Amino acid sequence: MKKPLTHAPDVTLRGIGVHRGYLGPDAQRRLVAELDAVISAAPFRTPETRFGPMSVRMTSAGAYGWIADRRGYRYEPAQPDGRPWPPIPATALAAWVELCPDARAPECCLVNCYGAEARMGMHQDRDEADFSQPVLSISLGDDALFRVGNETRGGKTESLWLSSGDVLVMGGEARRLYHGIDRVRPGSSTLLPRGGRINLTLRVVT
Ligand code: MD3
Ligand code: FE
Repeated sequence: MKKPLTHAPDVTLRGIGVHRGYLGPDAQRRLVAELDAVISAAPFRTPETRFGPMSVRMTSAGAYGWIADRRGYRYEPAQPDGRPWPPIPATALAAWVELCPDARAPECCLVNCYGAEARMGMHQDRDEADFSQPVLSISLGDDALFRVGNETRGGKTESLWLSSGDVLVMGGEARRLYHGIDRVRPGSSTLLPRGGRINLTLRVVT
């Protein structure tokens, strides 16, 4: 007999597994408390690109953090001030173990902070060495309009509103898809004391 898929996604969008409300209210509050410790040890910074500052602020947890400055984009084993990145929150690690049981341990938890005006243009995640490893995303706070495209820039896209507690798993072919965040819906959640949206992505980097 085949084992039942206890953790099957609610929906699959171009190969992305969508687990709606995977984190319930208690787990979301626990993760916010764990994130307070991350942000105390590694404050949000504004990434710089060739084209100017990003509207999303970022920090990281884990063995590596993702850095963007005028020199480019890369993973670094320490913060710009030399301090190590703090540990990945336990609640996020538990989601990885349950939803990505065959994957290696995550080496980075990238934490993205969206205010009312923040957005993230269409891009591919390709600073990691091993594309056979999945990426897992956790949404917290205000709703956001997620857009997914194709393995190359352009072409038809599909959109999905993400809510607090939703988890996405990008494995296999889906790992190479272009994607972005078009906008957030300010005031749609009361989870975060300062409002806005936080997204965590767990990644294998090496
Ligand atoms: C599909 N973050 O950090 S999460 C990112 O909501 C990023 O902050 C967005 O894109 C956010 O790189 C979207 C959903 C997501 C994350 C990684 C992916 C979708 C993905 C990697 C490959 C394909
Ligand atoms: Fe991305």
